[in-house]
Amino acid sequence: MRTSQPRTIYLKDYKVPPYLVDHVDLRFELFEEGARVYNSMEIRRNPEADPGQPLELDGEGLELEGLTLNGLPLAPSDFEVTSGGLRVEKVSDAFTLGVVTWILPQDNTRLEGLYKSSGMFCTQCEAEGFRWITYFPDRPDVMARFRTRVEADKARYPILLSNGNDVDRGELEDGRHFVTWEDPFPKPCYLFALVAGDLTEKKDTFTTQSGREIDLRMYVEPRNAAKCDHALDSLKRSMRWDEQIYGREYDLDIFMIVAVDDFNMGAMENKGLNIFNSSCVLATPDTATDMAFQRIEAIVAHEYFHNWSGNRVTCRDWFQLSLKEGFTVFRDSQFSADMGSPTVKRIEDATLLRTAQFAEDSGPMAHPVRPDSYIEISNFYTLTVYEKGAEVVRMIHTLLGEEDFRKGSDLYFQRHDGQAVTTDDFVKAMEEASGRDLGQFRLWYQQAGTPVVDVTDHYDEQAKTYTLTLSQKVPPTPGQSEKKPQHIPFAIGLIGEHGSDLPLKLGADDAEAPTQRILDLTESEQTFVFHDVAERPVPSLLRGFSAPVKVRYPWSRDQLLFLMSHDSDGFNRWDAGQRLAVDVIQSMVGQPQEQTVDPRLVTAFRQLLSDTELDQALVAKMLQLPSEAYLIELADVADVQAIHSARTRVLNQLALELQGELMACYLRNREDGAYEPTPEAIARRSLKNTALSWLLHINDEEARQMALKQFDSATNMTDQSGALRSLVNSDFEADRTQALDAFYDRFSNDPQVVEQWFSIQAGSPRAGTLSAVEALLEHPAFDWKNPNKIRSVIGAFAGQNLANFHAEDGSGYRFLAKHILSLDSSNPQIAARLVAPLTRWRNYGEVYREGMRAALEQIQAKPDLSKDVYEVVHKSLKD
Ligand code: 7MF
Ligand code: ZN
Repeated sequence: MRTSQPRTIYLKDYKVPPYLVDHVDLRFELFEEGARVYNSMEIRRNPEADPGQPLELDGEGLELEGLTLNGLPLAPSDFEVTSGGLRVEKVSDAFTLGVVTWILPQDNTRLEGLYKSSGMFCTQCEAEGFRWITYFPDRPDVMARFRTRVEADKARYPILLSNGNDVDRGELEDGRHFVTWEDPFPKPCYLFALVAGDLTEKKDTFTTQSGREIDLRMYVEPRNAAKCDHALDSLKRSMRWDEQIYGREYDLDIFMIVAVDDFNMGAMENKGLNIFNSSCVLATPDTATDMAFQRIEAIVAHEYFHNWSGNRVTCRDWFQLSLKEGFTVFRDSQFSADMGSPTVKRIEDATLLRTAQFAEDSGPMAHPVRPDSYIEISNFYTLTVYEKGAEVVRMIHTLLGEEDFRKGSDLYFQRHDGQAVTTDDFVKAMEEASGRDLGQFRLWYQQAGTPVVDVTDHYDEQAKTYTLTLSQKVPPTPGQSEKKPQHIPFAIGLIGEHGSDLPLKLGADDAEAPTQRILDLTESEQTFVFHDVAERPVPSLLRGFSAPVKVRYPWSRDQLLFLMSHDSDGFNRWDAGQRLAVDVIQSMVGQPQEQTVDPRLVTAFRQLLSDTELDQALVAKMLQLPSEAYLIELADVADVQAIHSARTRVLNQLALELQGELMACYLRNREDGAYEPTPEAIARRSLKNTALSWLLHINDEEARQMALKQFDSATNMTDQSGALRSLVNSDFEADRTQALDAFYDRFSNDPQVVEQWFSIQAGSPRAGTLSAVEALLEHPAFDWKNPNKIRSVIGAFAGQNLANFHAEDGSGYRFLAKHILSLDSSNPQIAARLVAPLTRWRNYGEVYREGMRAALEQIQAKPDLSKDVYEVVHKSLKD
């Protein structure tokens, strides 16, 4: 057990900073044995704060070498070095404080602050990493202008980067050199960045709407020089899009992107110097899948969009994290929708939300989009803050409409440019620009838990009226037992007997009768009466997933089949198929092996497989059976093995019945021509690889030959890894080993591909994978210091290989606990993220429950557990 309980931080305790920093002058001397940081801060008392407070700066793991006030050394009696910082009791209203610290980037395995990654220096400061570099008020509402001089050995580190514009450079003694950077925009220290290394520079330019030419520069290790094009193209598309859709232009003369191999997260929006995890930015068609290409485009966009939603307007405190993250995820999802298929993008977002965010929202770590408290802020970079936060912004967009939403965002940026603000400031701007009252809507930020909307209906044959009754309940979550009804924009349509949308006349004298409406559900129960409804309709509910809620309605399987082929809302067509498949699988959970699949599901899938009219990208999505993770989320008490078995039986029977159609689909979508990254080609590859995986599932010999041929002759990674994955998940033992070896031999020098190779194996549902996963940890390419390797083996096993992770003997849980314990000491952020698969132990059947709890208790027993892991484990075990 920890010897002391870590402190909880509360939103209600927020106080304005007692001191502000106007300007920071930093000088980094980088050496192999460590780094010296000279930090000179121009500080003044905040006129809005209570006077007479001491000056308190944050700092962790620093060796203090010097401290001056207005240039004069401070006597030891004038200051105090505390556990988390530095305190100077008596200071004047305005002064300059000089701090010299010595730090050890080469030993920094936490990857927060300044550290080394494959020979280069780099930083990660969000949320509280800057305190590992120097003493500073490490909070986002202290915004300063930064000037940064970086000094290092010129041969080892020819490239020296920081935020802003390079204003000076020169040679120093002993083969060293320096570059000075100046960032004219005040920023919180979490946006500070520094990079030093032997990097290749890829240049491009972008001309803004006002005619300014921006230098775009991408820095990567020389071996990655050929992997930059896609990111740079994505960047230019993002810059153009933000001008066109939000009227936001880039503001510095240079925009830089750096790729680093060791990174705790996906990427970081540091002002003018975005730093990316290599796996989220580097790509060529023969090393990255279509999915990776799309992900890179989205992440590049996300980080770029932060320049306005995050950097120019930032967060007052970390409780407001969703101010920048929810808004920016909303913006990047709009962008991705515009670049490809909006329906498919919506399906992907809703799937993530319903599978993972809903699970988080009903577990022990459930918290509002704007949390009330935290122990360790890095644990709150969650699906709730990001994805539910984006849904909340999306609902505002839905309620206001395109035009007023744009007015609101213009007002927000204009009013708060250069400020650190709150989610409430965002909502106020939206309210004021549109005249719409969002009072009740604010509950979306304050209440945790996923609202459940129950729908009943009644058709009156005589009166030709159709009555929909909606009732909502927000479930209790930790610390919030009572909930109020929320404002839910509920999009609906009614579909007539022949499959077309009926006009929606709300009230007898309604002049307008659109075929889709957004109902404002604001009370715990509300009734909507539609008039002149000529025939009994099938309701199409929550079209486009207009709110992040669970909808319950007693659909019959026939109604779902009807919606699947007739709903004019593409999202709901997909959703009807999912609900049907869920219903069929659920009805087979715990049933005998011989039970057969409802033939209607087979027919529906047969139709899909031969439907060449419908958008093929949508067909590819509709062919995906609901995941085990989603089925587990839906269960009250999850029996993982029974769910896995039922889902596998459905898959097997579908594949056996549809063997001919699958083969035809495979052949029809095979292409011999050159690789193309168009949405049509991507959809074809997706369909083809789904068909292949189904056929290998039933050990089809012809499919085996096709997979081997595809594996050997693939011209792109999507097809190559699609074939590999199918073989690895099949029972063709010899082919599997051979393909894995060949793949590794070919790509062993490419870390991004080796990561895919790891995760295909660790994620494979074939029995007996745990020992294979343990062997991967001994593989020469595995590296305990590299988060991507940890994620691709341990993360993939615990997060995707559910049947093996939840082995009834508890071996999967013990495996995870053991590695969390060792990672807790080297990289607590990564360790804490790995606890997630254990947290919802209460929702599992007894065999699982006890094993998961035992694993959590074992972790909790470690002395000096990091506060990151402590918070997740402690909250999970609390009753
Ligand atoms: C797209 O949000 C969506 C989410 C924090 C780190 C990137 O820009 C970020 C950083 C975490 C989790 C998800 C994302 C990021 C972080 C992310 C990236 C791309 N400010 Br932690
Ligand atoms: Zn972000």
